[in-house]
Amino acid sequence: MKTTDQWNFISTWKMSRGGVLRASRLLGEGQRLERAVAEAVKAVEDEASYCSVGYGGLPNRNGEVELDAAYMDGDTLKAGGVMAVRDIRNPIEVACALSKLDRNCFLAGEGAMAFARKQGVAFRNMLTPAAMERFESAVAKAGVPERQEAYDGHDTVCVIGRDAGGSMACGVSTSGLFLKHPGRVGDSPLIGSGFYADSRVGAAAATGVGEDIMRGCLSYAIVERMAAGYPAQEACEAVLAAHVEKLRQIGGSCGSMSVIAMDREGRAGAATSLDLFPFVVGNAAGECRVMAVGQADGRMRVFQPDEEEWKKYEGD
Ligand code: SD4
Repeated sequence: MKTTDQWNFISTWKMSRGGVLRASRLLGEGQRLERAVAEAVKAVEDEASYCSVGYGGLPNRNGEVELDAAYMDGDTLKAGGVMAVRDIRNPIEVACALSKLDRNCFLAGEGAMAFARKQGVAFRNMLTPAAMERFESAVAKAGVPERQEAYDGHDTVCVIGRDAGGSMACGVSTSGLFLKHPGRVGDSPLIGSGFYADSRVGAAAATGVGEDIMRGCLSYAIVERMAAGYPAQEACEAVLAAHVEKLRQIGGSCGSMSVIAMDREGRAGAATSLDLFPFVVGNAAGECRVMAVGQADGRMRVFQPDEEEWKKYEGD
């Protein structure tokens, strides 16, 4: 498995760039991959201006910020996650702690919060005035929608890392869908749906409408595709296209979805059902670029948007 002396990261959305830079620096200082991935996720969780993750995340229909997070170690295949937790400053920290356990690794609601308290992690009110204002104005304008629309105030930070020894790991964190039902759990903390990492093969993670992502266990499906010999980019495209096609044929709901992956050689991949989905790639050479993938003329195009294209982009 020790194939190279390089390390690599891929992560979702522009907002993850600062965290990936931090993670890369930490690996350079000799820190472990788990710390680097967790710190990359924490950088997004701690930033109030990102309205879909951690502090600043948009609330559910009761006006409460409920958070999901998970972590997976690709060497051991051990994973842990928290679901629908409130007031935990860095849910990813709790997910990392849970991933060390052999039993009770995925905890929801009050039980997860009790575990977090025992761990001594920091608690805070995660609802910012800006998120409260957005909640009040959305509810005043349109009430609580029966159905949350794709990428309307929701994203997930997903960070996949691969260290110099070839170990891989994945961390994810989100506030889920804006105005979701209290207690709703998305794909993000569900192993195989929102994330999966196997250092022998590669890792993948997803963002988008969780209910539709989990119907295809997309992250596991992508890793399986890589196990069958597909490079990360082809695995992402093939799995996403087949899933979207299947859902369309079945009829009914097919929300927007985007995926990222990295194979064991450190090659990155991304695919989306959007016109433009930003993701970040970083490596040991100090490069950390915001890239984009999008549908164009029926094909998936990976590119580096110019300033004009970024000006049109309004998301995190
Ligand atoms: C969820 N997949 O909770 C997450 C949210 C997300 O873009 O990534 N939205 O369903």
